[in-house]
Amino acid sequence: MASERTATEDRTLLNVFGTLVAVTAFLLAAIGVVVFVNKDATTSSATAAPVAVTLSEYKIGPSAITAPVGGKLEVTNNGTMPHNLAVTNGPKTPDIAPGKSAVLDLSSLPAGTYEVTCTIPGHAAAGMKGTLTISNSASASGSAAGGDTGHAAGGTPDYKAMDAAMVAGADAYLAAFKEFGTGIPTKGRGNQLLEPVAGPDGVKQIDLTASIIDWEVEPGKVVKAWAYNGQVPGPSIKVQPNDRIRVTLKNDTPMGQDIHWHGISTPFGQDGVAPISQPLVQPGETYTYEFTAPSRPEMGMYHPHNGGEISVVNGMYGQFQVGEVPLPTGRTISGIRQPDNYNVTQQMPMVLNDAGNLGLTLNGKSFPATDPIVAKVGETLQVTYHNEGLQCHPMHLHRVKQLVVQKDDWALDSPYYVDTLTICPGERYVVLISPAADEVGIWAWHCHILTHAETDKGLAYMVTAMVVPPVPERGRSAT
Ligand SMILES: [Cu+2]
Repeated sequence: MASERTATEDRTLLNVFGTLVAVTAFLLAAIGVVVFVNKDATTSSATAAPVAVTLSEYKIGPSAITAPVGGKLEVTNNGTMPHNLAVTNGPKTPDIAPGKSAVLDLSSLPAGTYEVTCTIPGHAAAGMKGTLTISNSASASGSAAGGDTGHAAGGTPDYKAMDAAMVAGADAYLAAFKEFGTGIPTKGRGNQLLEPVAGPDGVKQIDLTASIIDWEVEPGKVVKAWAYNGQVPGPSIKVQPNDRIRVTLKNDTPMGQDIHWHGISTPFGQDGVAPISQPLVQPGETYTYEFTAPSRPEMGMYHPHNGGEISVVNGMYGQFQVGEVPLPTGRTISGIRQPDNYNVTQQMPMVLNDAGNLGLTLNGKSFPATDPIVAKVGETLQVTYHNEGLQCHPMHLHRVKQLVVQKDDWALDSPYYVDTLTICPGERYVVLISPAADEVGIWAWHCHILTHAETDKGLAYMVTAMVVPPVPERGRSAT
């Protein structure tokens, strides 16, 4: 979808970035705090109650923590992925799962001011940094029970600043779309179509290399992603029923690999679950899968089975499609007559993730790096949602309805319309989106778990847009 960007584009980008950087700098100035945690809170003879500290994506609340000498912090993870709290050169909590807490004992620290961070790679750079001031007189001033609300430390949220950030972010996104036809440009695009051609032996060859790469999830935020062929999601593979397929996997990661063809009917020996159906493919090794594609259409995904809690959430996944999805042409669904031929102009995966180094992403990117999708009146967009994360996500598209035609590999006997479709881990759904003449505009398309779509800096994470041209001016109706 998105093309390589040029030097000219990069220059223009700088303008967009200028705005974002200014906004970000302003917001970061309002954050900043310190925290630490420790699991062993057993002996708490200290009279002072622990100071409450919260962790979330990607902040520490409050950002300026105050605690008495000999005190403790009670650190709660209100986020959606593991976090920790570490005093630089001091004590640290273990990684805390979402919804869990840990106590960090500060008794080893003399009075002074310390830096605190989350030490999970990328999290401090993304904003999980703060200060901890330990003093003899302090009575835990930064410690409202229940933690912060995710806003400025210790007081009323700065709603004006939040609004300003939201407007600036959304404007920059729309400007980038106008300029480049993408979200705010970032390096790398996933889901690049791989349609293998049969060789002389009649077998379609697919080459996949697994490695750890630098991946720009959102402008300026580069994380260590685990990837196939250097992209997140990996190549979108499409073959036809009964094709003979050979997949050569080269493992350039430090962990044993295998590839499970999730949802695709394969013989046992090709199921990709080491060590049950195959040996583990060791670092540096190459391994070959070969099987005949099922005789009926199937919509699957491929990912490692071994160590998936590391490699899959960090980016090793892709769509694997066999044949064409059967469409309910000519039928009447909820009183709406379906066309005899859908004008399908785009087939696209929408891969959901919410964990690992990538965090809350659509197709490997977080807003504002997510590309808007253009669908003209009279066209049909065929989207396959794949959930490769750890949570269910209710994906909501404003105004234009989604017709659910397939669940996993199975075409539905009774397709149905939704405006919000919940996709849980491992699931796939195929939807058709056919904008009508009175549905022109720019429509938000996002996960409706609100903390997956917004922060106090504005729209974020699992948000994209569907653009149905011609777009009326802001605040104007088309009709
Ligand atoms: Cu979500």
